[in-house]
Amino acid sequence: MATSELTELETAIEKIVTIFFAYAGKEGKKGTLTAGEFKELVQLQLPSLMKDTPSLEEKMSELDVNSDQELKFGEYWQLIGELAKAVRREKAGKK
Ligand SMILES: [Ca+2]
Repeated sequence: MATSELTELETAIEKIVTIFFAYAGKEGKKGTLTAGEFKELVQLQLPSLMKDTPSLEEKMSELDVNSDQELKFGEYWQLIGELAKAVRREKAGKK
């Protein structure tokens, strides 16, 4: 899949996936985010959208629906969905 053939939306989706694996692969299991990986991902990739999140530990346990102390892709995707909704609300409010 050559990047030049992808649309903006396709590129955005691919980035969401690529970034998950880039951080998930740093420690522990390759396909899940540990608390440390999650923290790093949020700090480096989501500093603006998650600046109002008081506790990353709490956020992590909220997202970790099966409570295995790791975030699977689906659990990360839940967070992306929440952030997308927040962005939508913000845009709708500005009009
Ligand atoms: Ca991992």
